[in-house]
Amino acid sequence: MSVREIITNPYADQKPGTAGLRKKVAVFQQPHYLENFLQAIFDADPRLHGGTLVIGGDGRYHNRTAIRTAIAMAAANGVRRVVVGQGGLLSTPAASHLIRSLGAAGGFVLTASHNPAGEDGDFGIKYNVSGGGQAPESLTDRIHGISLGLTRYRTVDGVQVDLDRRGSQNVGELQVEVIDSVDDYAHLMQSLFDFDLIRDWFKDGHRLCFDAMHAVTGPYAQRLFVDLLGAPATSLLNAIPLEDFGGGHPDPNLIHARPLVERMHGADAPDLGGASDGDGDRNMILGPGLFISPGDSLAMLCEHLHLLPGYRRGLAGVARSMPTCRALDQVARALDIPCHETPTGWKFFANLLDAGRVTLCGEESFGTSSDHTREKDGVWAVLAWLNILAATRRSVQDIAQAHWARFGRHYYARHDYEDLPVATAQALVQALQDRLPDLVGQRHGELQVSQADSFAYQDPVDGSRATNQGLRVVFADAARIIVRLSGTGTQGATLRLYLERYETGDLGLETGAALAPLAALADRIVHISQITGRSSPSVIT
Ligand code: G16
Repeated sequence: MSVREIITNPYADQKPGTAGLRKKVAVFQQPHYLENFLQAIFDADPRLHGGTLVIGGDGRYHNRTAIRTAIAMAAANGVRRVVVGQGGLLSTPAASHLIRSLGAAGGFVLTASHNPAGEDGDFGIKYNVSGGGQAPESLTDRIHGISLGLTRYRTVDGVQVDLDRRGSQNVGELQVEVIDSVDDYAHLMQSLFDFDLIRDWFKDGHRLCFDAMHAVTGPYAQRLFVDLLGAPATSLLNAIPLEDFGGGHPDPNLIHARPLVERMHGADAPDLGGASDGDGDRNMILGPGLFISPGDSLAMLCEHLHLLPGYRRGLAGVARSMPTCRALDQVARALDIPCHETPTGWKFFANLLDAGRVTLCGEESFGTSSDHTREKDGVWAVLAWLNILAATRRSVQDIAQAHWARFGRHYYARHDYEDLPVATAQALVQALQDRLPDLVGQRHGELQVSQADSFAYQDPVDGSRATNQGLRVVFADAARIIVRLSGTGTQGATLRLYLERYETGDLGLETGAALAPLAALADRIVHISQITGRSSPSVIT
């Protein structure tokens, strides 16, 4: 099989965002577009030469085509072995785990996460490095730099790989192994959780409803919840992965996981509701009639994790992204363990996890995980909740109410303003940044601004510094207003406004009502409606 060098014109728009390169499918279908990006990765990470490369994706439209391209280029770039999930499927956390457990040089994770799929939808690719985590900023900058100057890429012609047949196949010198997408991940989960206990909990008549949203977690949920834990098959919704995710938007939140939310709020709701997203790294947790916000779920997991087999030694520390509510901080204080505040983006947790400084971490954007992998993990979060319910024999409501009574409650919401003109969004952020010094000390009713700044983070492990990671207006422990631009959108700019109000008295308020005064105050401070002309957000989660 001969290697060909193809002459190419570099594309200028291949700078990876918060989680890899995400674009419309049509952008990825341009001649040589994916190839340019992949060649830049092969050139930027010499460990791939002679190493093992893991490849898998969330099954969306263009997944198989992109995998064939990647295999042909891996063969031409001296990769020794490619391990690929059957049917091209690997959830993001399962891919991260495989990279770690195989000692692979890296992995291509083909996903645009929760963004809609199909011919007119989005596609994406993340490069994860040898430890299993997403490429650090220094590497993504190098990849981008190389992508701008490429004149040719290497590939081989005529690659025939049957992605549906498990076993070993050869592409020239390259060994391609198609493996079961779930096996290794299922073993890992069995090492962390008490499957016997959860099985008994199901036998006693407790029920789960898990919505896989026609995305990658269907086969994982089938194996773990139904085959291994004995939940009835009716516990799963939308468990068959589809190339267009059934036309839906697999983002597990109150808006997009509507059928699950309705089931959990209806009569005869199951004991636990869970959902995951396109690539299986996000999660949403519900009890009967009760939504557990991601920040609360993180704090409640922190409180109970030591009850579960994989975490009996306790937690070394915990971490949350800056915009995530500070409920976690309260529990960490009570447990007397460090609590780190990082910028948005899972890669910032990886160094802390690698250094053994944190065991549990999470984000407001429905991401939670532990040191078992280097990505957030949706199915893990649902299993952790199941194990806690089975171990405590308490309901989700009991756990939430006891938690709020002990630690207080952080009412929390994120308001997204999508598809804004980029210049408008940037001007809004700049104008607020310029005003920040004037805000400190200002009084707004009972609230007083104690701090107003642009968040910067110094990594305690490698000393690297990330600046401009969101603007925050802090009212001591009582409240926070945070503004930042999303790094994952594919159209215009998305402005995120995060609202957090801490209460120790009124614990049973409806979230929207609890936050309405703070939302009005945020608009007066940030001038969103005035600058954008939008009277309300596109989405509230
Ligand atoms: C990605 C990142 C997360 C981040 C989220 C939202 O998640 O991995 O760390 O919180 O995007 O980022 P942003 O607010 O910049 O849009 P996913 O699930 O999309 O891969």
